[in-house]
Amino acid sequence: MKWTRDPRLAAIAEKVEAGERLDFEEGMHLYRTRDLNGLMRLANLTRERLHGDKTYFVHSMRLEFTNICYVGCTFCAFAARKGEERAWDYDVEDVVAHVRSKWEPGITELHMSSGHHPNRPWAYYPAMVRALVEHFPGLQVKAFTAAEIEHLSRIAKKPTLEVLRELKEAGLAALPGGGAEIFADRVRREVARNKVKSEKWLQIHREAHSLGLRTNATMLYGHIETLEERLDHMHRLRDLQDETGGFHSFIPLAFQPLGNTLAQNLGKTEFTTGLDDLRNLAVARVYLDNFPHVKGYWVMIGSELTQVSLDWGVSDIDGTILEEHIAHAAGATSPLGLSKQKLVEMIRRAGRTPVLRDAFYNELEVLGEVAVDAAD
Ligand code: V47
Repeated sequence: MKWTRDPRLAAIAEKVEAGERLDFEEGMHLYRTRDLNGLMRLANLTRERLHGDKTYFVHSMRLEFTNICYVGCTFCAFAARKGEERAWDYDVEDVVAHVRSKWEPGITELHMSSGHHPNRPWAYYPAMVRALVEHFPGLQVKAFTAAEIEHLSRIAKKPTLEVLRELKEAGLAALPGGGAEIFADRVRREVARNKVKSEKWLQIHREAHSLGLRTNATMLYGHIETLEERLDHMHRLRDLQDETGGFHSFIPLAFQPLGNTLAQNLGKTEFTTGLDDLRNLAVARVYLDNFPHVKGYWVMIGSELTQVSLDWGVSDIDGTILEEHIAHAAGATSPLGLSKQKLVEMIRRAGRTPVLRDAFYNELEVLGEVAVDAAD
């Protein structure tokens, strides 16, 4: 039996099966095909060719050391102005004390990204990283988006490469993928006018990779971008990955529509649909043939859909996180964090093999499959 009635998808499938790269028009057809099962099949084929059933997660903690930010991205509900009652801003000692107060044995990754604080001196940032690795030996600090790195280079009056080098010397392990939003100028002007420009975002990741720092890449979707602009975003990332090979994972971020001016201006109160989330993950998995992982971010799409996404190309579900504020400020209804056990169960109940990893994607423990009753 022919598995698809979409002849164009059948031709694309032949290329994917042969391990050949898709061009832009073929990528667009993945967004347009009505054969969602066929798309799922291709994404799953790609995912299983790379990882089999293995599904990765990390015992992690999230920390936003300040929400003070002067940038004014229209999608953001997290940022506060200095002096506002809801603003916070941790000194280095507060950061260490906060991590200690939330600490769980076994945590390997601390993921930090925060607002662009207008006045903190440059010395604060390497001092924070140094203090964290001194107080929590073995902790892998994944911190500072490319947008933050550009901001720090202005404060430090040093090139971004030098900022990255000094942060690495202080103990920085990797960079998260935030701040990418959508690279297309039309959208960026509307949603992140004062933030790092797309070419600079890519250049900072290129520089990080040249120093041996691995990074991630995100894409904020579900607002005013077109499907072409989503694929253009992925295309630019695929090009950079060809050049450096330094990205670990691609993470689509579903727009959370509450409490931000972008949603208000659009009159938007609805979250992205499950189908859009799944299709987007699948397109990413097939198109980004040189990315090791596509991540299903349970914070923004919920844990149920994240489970389903394991059949749609996803091989990584981020981590325990413990306490997330950026998505929750904008209406995310997921819990603030999930236990390690919950993540293991999510993966097992989706019929996959949980693998505990660290921030470098070293496999720490393969938790094995167990026969699970669907009613469990
Ligand atoms: O940079 C802000 C986005 C990012 C909203 O690297 C929003 O492993 C949706 O980058 N709706 C922070 N998104 C989160 C992030 C991330 C998440 C998970 C894993 C990794 C990783 C990185 O969240 C921001 C911005 O792009 N964001 N507001 C919103 N209303």
